[in-house]
Amino acid sequence: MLTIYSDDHRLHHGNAELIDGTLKPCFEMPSRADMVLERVRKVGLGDVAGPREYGLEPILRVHDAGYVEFLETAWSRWQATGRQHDALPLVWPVRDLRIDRKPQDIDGLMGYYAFDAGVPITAGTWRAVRSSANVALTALDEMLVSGRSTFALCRPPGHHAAAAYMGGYCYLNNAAIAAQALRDKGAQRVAVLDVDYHHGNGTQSIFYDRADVMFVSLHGDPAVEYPYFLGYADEPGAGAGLGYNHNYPLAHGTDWAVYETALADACGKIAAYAPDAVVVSLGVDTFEQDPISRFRLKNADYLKMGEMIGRLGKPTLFVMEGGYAVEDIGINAVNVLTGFEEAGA
Ligand code: Q9C
Ligand code: ZN
Repeated sequence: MLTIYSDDHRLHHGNAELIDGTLKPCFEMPSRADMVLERVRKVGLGDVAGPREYGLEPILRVHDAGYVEFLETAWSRWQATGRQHDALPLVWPVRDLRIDRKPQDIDGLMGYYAFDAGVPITAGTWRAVRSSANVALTALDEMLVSGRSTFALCRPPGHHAAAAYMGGYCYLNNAAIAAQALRDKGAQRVAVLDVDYHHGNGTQSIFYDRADVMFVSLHGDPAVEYPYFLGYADEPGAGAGLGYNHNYPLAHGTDWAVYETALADACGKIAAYAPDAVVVSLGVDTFEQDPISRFRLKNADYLKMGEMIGRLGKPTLFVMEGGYAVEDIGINAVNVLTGFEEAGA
C-alpha cells in the first residue's frame, strides 16, 4: 500500500493542552507520525511519497472561508499582542451568548472558532495543517489513479474539526476534505468510517444533512467521554441526510469482542449503502494502553479490524487520526493496513 507523508507535520508542535484541570504537555506530538512512518518502512508496507500542493479550493469546499482566514492569520495576530508562546482559547460562546457578532480581537476569535482548549496555534501550525490536508488529497488522487487503496499519514488529525471550528487537536478535517473531493471527482456515494476512539463530531457535522456522504462512527459513549456534546446513537442525520448517519457509542472498557459486534453492524450499513469508495478515519486510540482513552483493544485486534474493512471490497482511503500510546501507534495503525491487504481488497 502506498503511503503519503510529509515532514511538514513537525512544524506543528504545541507546548501544552488543558487536561484534567492542568496544563500538560500535548499528547498530540510529532513523534506520533514519526513512529507510524517508521513502522510503515519496517514492515515494507509499500512506497512512501510526498504530497502535492492543492491550494485552498478543496479546503473551502468543506470549511467556512472566515474560519480558514482565521487559521491562516491567527498566529500573526496572536504575536502582534506581544506574546511569544502558543495561542490557546479561553472563552466560548455557549448557549445564549452571541455568535452573530464575530469578535475583532484575537482572544475573542480563538474562542469563537474553537470548542475546546486542545488546539494550540503555533508559528508552524497553519503550514502543518495545510500540508496534512495535502497529504489526504494526494493519497486520494493516488487511489483514484491506481485503483488501489492508499494511506494518508496525516498529522495534525482532523475529525473533530467542523466547517467553522477547531477542537480536539484538529484544525482542518482531512477526511472530510478528501470525502468531498471524491464527490467532486465523480464518486456518487462516499462512506466515511470513523474508528478513532473519540466521536468524529466534525465529520458528522459537515455531512449531517447529506445523503451522498454516509458517516459511520464507533467511539466512546459521549455521556462519559470526550467530545461529550455529539455522538449519541439517536443522531440519524437530518433532511436529505436522514438515515445516513450512524453512531455506535460504546462503554468504557470495550474490548474486541464488543467492538467486533459493533464494527460488523457498521460494515453492514456501509455495504448496504454501496458506496463508490470508503474513507477510514483511522485513529488507534482504542488501544488498551492509550493514555487518554478507555477501550481495551490489543495489537492483534487491529489486524482483524483491517480484515473486516477489507472485506467491504471497496477502494479505501485511510486517513490517520488519533492514537497517543506512541510506542505502539505504528504497530496498531499498520496492523489495520496489513490486515486490510490480507483480506484481499
Ligand atoms: N480526558 C483525537 O483523537 N481531550 N483527538 C480529551 C480526556 C481531547 C482527541 C480529554 C482529546 C482529543 C484526534
Ligand atoms: Zn481520538
